Amino acid sequence: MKVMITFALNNHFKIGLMASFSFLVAFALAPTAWAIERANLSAELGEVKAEFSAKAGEDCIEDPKLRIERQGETVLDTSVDDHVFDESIACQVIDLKAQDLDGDREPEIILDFYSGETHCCSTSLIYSYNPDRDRYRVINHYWGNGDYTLEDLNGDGIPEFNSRDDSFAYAFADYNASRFPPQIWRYQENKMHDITRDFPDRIYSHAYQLWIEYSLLRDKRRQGLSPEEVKVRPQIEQAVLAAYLANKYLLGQEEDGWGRLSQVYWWRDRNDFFSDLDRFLRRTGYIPEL
Ligand SMILES: [Ca+2]
Ligand SMILES: [Ca+2]
Repeated sequence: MKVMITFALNNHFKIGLMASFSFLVAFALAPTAWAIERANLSAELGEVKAEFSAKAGEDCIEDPKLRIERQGETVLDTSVDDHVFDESIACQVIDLKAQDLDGDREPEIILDFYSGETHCCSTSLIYSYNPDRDRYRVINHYWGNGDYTLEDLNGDGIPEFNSRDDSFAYAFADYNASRFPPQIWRYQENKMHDITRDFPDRIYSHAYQLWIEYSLLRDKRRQGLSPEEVKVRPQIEQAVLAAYLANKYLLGQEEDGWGRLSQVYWWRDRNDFFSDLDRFLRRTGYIPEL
């Protein structure tokens, strides 16, 4: 049960805490073994109903199963383990949702898991109905250390997965100092599409916040740092500037971004940082391949 402490990290994980808490309560109160050994979640939209069940294992759930009914008839009854590429991911179930993700009025079923490590890792399984075959198909989307909220960010009636780019975790600094550009996904035709660039206002706002954060760091540096602070300060500044520059690439303002970085970052590893950052942004797709 130790992993549950980590669920208090953010809203998404709080749902997991609540789900896990039901295990705890059950363990404390239930007089018989059969009453405590299963976790159940259900979600329903229109004529589609999904039910998740699993046994409560020592640290992780065991034998996770999903059943989907349409008009009262079972169309899918499956072991979720078969759909999770890395079995360690399915340690805790966080949430089960029935929601139309692509605007075709057919609900998709979303099952969210957490692997049980400290702030890592969450994964969604998304099941969608294929009417031609009367079957459900599934995709697996890995969120890493982050998570998402499902929100209609642009008011078109279709929800977006509002998340962040987890590839920045540990890239330039430790986890707590790492900064993450926004990443927004849309589900369509049984695939997840990165549509972050369609939201320039959000990207701009995040870049602006990071620049303010960097300015405060710079002010503090001018006032003087302790020897301990000097040791870690380059990495902290790099993490902020890396996420800032990624946002500038998303906005098509990379020239201005590089100009600002070269004006402000003067630590001894300046040249190494700039070449590492260039390489990193190429690898993560912010700088397009020619
Ligand atoms: Ca749909
Ligand atoms: Ca939308």
